[in-house]
Amino acid sequence: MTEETPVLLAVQDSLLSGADLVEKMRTAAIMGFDAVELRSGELLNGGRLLLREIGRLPLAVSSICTSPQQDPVVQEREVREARLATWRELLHMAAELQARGIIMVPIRRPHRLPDLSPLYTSAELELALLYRVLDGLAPEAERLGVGLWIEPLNFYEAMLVTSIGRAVEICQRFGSPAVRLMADTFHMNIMEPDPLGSLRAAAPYLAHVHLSDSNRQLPGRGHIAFRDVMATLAGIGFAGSMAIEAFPPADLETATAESLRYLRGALAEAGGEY
Ligand code: LER
Ligand code: MN
Repeated sequence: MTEETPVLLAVQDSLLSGADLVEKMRTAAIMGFDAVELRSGELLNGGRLLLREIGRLPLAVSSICTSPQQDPVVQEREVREARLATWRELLHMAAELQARGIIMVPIRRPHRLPDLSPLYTSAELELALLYRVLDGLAPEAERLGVGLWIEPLNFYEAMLVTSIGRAVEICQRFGSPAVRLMADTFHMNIMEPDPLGSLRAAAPYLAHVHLSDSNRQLPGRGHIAFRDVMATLAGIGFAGSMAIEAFPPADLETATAESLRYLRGALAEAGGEY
C-alpha cells in the first residue's frame, strides 16, 4: 500500500440500504467501508443527485460496474455507437466522482458476431471488434485518468473473456495504461485451476477485485478462504480497490456489516499492510 494509492475496500450500492445513492453512501460510511462501487444503471438514473453533492459526499466512489446494456461488443452499428456514447458519459461521470475505473464485460452470451469459419470464428471477430472499441475509448480514459477494467466472467455467463490469463493478454496486446483487468473471486473459483496463482500472474495489470463468495453470497457465506486471497494480494503489493459483490441477502442491514467485519478480519490475519 502506498500513500498516494491506498487500497480501498468498497461495497456495491445494491448491498446497502437507503432511499437514494447518497443515503446508501452514508450507510456504507457508517459501517466503515472506504468507498462504494456504483452500478451504472443507478448512476445513469440517479447520478445527477450525486454530481450535485460532489465535495460533500460521505465517502469515495471506487468504481462503476456496468450492466449487460453497456457491453460494447455488439454487431449492430447503431446499438454499438449508442453504447459507446453511454461509455463516454460514464467516463466523464467517473472522472467527476474521482472513481478509479469502470468495469467492462466486452460481451456475455451468446456470440453477437457471425461464425465465418474457416475465415474467422465469432470469437476472433469479437476480439478484433473489442480492440476497435478500446481504440475509441482508451485515449479519453487515459486523458481523464479513469481505468477501463476488463472483467472475465465464468463460462456460463460469457464466452469471449472467461479467464484472467485472457484478460492479461488483452491488456498486454492493447498496451494502454488505462486498460487493465479486474478479478472476481466468484468467477475465478469456477474458472481458474489455481486462483491465487492467477492473481499473482496478473499482478502488473490487476486494478480491482470483486469480493464474492463461491456461491455468489457475501464473503464469509461460502467456502472461499478470503484470508488467502488477501495474503496473495498483499504479497503482490496490490494497490487497487476491492468491492463486495453478491446477491443481496434478505438480512441486508446486518449481513453487509457482518461481511465487512469478516473481510477486515481476513485482512488482519493475512498480515498485509491494508
Ligand atoms: C457479473 O457476473 C459480474 O461479475 C459483474 O461484476 C459484471 O456485470
Ligand atoms: Mn463481478
